[in-house]
Amino acid sequence: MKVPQLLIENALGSARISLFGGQVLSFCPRHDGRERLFLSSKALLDGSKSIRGGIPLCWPWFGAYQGPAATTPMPAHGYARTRRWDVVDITEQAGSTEVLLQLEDSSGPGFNGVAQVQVLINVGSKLKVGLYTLNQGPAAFSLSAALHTYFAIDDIHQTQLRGLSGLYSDKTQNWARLPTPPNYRFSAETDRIHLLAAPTVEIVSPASKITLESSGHDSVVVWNPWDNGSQAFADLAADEYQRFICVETALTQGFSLQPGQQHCLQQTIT
Ligand code: TA6
Repeated sequence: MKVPQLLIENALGSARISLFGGQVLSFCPRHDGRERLFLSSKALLDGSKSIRGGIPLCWPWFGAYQGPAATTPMPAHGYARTRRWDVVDITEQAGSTEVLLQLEDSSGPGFNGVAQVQVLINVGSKLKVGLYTLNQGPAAFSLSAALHTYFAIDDIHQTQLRGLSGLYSDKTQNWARLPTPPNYRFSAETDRIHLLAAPTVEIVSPASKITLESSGHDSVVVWNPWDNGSQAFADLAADEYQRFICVETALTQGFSLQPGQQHCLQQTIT
């Protein structure tokens, strides 16, 4: 079985969205015809696991489960990326198409809140993705989350990031806190949580640039498994680490959502 997908095409751009995971898999603005998102050639599109590429939605936690002891193993990055999302609405607007999806069932092991979870995807000359969490229950709940975006690049060795500064927490070095390099390039496995809400990050290649604007976050995660790390992923070809960089708009530092309140984690990709 192939996961159901929406194909969006309008005068300014096109996108492909999987209803499994509520995940954007492709985005191409017409003005330059350049794909902005990476999708692994080995990504499984049969609903048996999360899709390797595009914009996975990590919810209701980012990374390893940190909550109270659980009787069963908890999935990394929560369960929203492996669940079905329903189409609530699709509207044509001036120059863009807006798609609203809702997580069919937001309850699950490891999450004790009552929440409505929606993703609003606007496809035009830019791609805008907003992950909305509304607390519909009587009590506050804690939340961590991420838009775990895989950006398509020509060559990781020639890619540079701009817009990050301050300290990051390094997963490859037992979460040591280290200063962000002023000249941010890649030469080894990289798995970092930058502990600031950078509003804009640029992914710069010799011949092109992708701009990522974020809001509603407290961190930016940067990940590339490099050649050694890639071997751990059956759904990633050996050399594909060279053609993506994950730059993730994330909530990782402890966030509590009060009853009746809504939170939006948002990315705009140009
Ligand atoms: O966001 C970075 C990260 O958590 C890495 O540590 C790495 O494991 C990656 O995401 C991929 O995780 P996944 O569960 O999709 O295999």
